Amino acid sequence: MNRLEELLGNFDVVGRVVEIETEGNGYINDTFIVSLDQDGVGDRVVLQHVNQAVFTRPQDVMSNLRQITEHCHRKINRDAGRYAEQGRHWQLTHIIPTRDGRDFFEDARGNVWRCLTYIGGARAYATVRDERHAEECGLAVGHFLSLVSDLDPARLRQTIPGFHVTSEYLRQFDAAPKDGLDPALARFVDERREAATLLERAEANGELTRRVIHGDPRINNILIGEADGQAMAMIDLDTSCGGLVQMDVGDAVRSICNPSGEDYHALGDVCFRMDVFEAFMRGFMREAGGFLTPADVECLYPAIRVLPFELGLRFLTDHLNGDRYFKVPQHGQNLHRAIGQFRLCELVEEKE
Ligand code: GN1
Ligand code: MG
Repeated sequence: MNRLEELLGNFDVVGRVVEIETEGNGYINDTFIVSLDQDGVGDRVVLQHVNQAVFTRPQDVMSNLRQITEHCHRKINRDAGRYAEQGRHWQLTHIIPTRDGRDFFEDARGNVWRCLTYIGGARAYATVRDERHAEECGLAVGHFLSLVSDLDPARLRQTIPGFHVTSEYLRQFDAAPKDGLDPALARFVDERREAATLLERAEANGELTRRVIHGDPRINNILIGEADGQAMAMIDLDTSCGGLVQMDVGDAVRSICNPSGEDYHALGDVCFRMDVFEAFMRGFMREAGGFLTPADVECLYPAIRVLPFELGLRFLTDHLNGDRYFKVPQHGQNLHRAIGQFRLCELVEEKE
């Protein structure tokens, strides 16, 4: 029995392990898809090692996940009839507890592992396929936000302190060693310091309200049904806690409207597709329009501008610090990613 199979033995799953595949899309956690066989009936579960360098309090991640999934499942069950009428199949993962009833397992080395149900018949895409896909992504983000819109953010813990607080990323950038940094990049950052904190200021003066958000709704975290092309679920809820809904819109948009992706090939490939953006917003507003205030809508553009800037800044700072946060194939990739996100930010500015 290999180590992963042995780990899985700690969770309340039945069946014989047939295959364990590595899921390689995330930059943070280690994710494995386990195929099981129970008397000829197949099942799959997700086994994950939570990155404790990033999530220093994994118990908080799991306590949030427990509350969010229970809250959403109650509403998904309540609305099952309406979904059926609409022909929709909204889902959300469930935590599979350990055999002794806990939400995660801590191995002898102190590593935290968890097991989740696998949502079958669906897949995530790294880049947008067409306008319909973009609209479905908008529906997925809007639907998730509406599910959690009546969950009190005060009940959830901040799993990464300062996550999506752009001023905090500026502070980390300022503290990083600057050897070899292209002065043009430093200038790019300096010119946007003021704009980068607009949302924080709007929150501080009471214009914007904190709600439960997803935190990481990039295109890879949106599952699309393979049979009908409909959005089915949002995955990767580790950063879901109190925040500004605008941040979710900005993060989804930056990942969906630029089909060249974060690891783009040539800088000229980085683009902001307006048709895709409009389709995304159409879907998003259909689900989220009901609970957004006029001030919320007013602050969507600043977020769509700041998210690629913020992520670019995070990549750049990580590059300067020696790639301690984001996984990279080789040194230099975080710099490459930063330049791409900054370019995307410029393209958004051109289309304000
Ligand atoms: C990380 O967790 P993952 O790999 O889906 C990051 C996001 C970034 C994203 C960029 C906890 O997402 O904030 O937008 O990389 N998540 C965390 O690809 O830092
Ligand atoms: Mg994530």
